[in-house]
Amino acid sequence: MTAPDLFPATSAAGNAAPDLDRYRADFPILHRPLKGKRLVYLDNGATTQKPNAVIQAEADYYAQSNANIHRGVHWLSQHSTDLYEQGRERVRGFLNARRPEEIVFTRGTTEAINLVAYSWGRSHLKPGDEILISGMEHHSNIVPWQLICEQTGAQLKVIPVTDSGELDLAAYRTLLGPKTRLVGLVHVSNALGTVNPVQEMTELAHAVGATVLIDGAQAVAHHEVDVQALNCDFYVFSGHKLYGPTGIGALYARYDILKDMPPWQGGGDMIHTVSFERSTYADVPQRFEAGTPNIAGVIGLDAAIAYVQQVGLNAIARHEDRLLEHATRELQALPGLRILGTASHKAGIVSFVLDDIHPHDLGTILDTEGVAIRAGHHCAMPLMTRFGVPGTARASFALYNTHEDIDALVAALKKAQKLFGVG
Ligand code: 7TS
Repeated sequence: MTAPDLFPATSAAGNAAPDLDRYRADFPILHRPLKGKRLVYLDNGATTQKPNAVIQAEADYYAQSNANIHRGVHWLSQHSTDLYEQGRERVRGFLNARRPEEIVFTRGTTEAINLVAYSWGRSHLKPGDEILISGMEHHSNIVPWQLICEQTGAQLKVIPVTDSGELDLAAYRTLLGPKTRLVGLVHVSNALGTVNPVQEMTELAHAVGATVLIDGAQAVAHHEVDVQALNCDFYVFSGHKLYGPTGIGALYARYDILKDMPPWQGGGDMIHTVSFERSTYADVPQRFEAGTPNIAGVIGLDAAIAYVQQVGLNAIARHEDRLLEHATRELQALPGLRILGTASHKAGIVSFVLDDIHPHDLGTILDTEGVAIRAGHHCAMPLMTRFGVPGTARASFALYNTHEDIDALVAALKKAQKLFGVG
């Protein structure tokens, strides 16, 4: 299916098209000068910038609707509860979950994975069981499982990564077995940009009776995600990488699994009854939302998803594919530059090393040119070890990036090479 072209001139002329200017106008920060230069923001994998719709939705909430939820009899509390639950329904639709109860709000991806590890992991894993994760996971899909392995006696196994930055599917098949209880997979690698074949991998995992968690932190802003089509058991993401606020994200969990999971944090809002002898717990999803949640964050996330839906994820994906193509071509033309991650299916992320220049030095020089990129291990230290580098420089794209942004990146890299006397 061909996606509607919302950014037509970007591909043809290579410049910011009027349509793109319209979307760029939605993001106030893009128009602040930085160190006397135009801001070239290419660190979207770390966090995206926020459109006015999101900033305004949060401000309006505090100005017009603020009250605590799920407990007040007064109008404002009920109104606030309605807005919060509308946010849940928005996320349900966004992921195509079957029912709103399958959506638990969390602080973000990290907290969602910890929730699964501590609640599901501690109640399902025993000595001898295996947790299988990929060699390109972010630390947040490694460390919680290590902690749970220490507590349960389960063992962590790792799917190797090929030289092109893809998962070795043959090795995956041999690693899967009757002891595999959980498979944890990153949908899109934050350090390489690889889009993993998570649907096929989920099917293979289910065939041995394993439960599947997919880390969608880098996926949801770049292409459509349908948890029913993927048929995964858990799917997690953060709002702040999706043009939404920080401190809010979500866990999707299949209802039949979630409903039997024990609480992991206790407190208000997650109980049914409490006495000093014994407490009983609320139904899902409230059982997993102890305490006053980030209500304004949910309102902001709702607005962010509405914004992305209005622009259209297919159009965004197509635009970012073009940026990726352009960036790959231009960067490869630089002598001494090596791209890490050359998978056939990639999202808008380019990771690279340039001569012997340390990525942090590169990042610092680029910063003086107003170009913001990420430099370092990207919280994927085992993956950096796999490629024999301490870290990389990474440019990651969003819907508001232009070909000019990439040209500015390349020009700044050439300056860095001059400064270091290489290239
Ligand atoms: N998983 C992936 C694939 C990620 O890219 C990140 C954050 C996380 C999990 C954690 O998300 P959080 O919102 O809970 O912090 N990745 C990055 C990055 O690439 N640069 O900064 C943060």
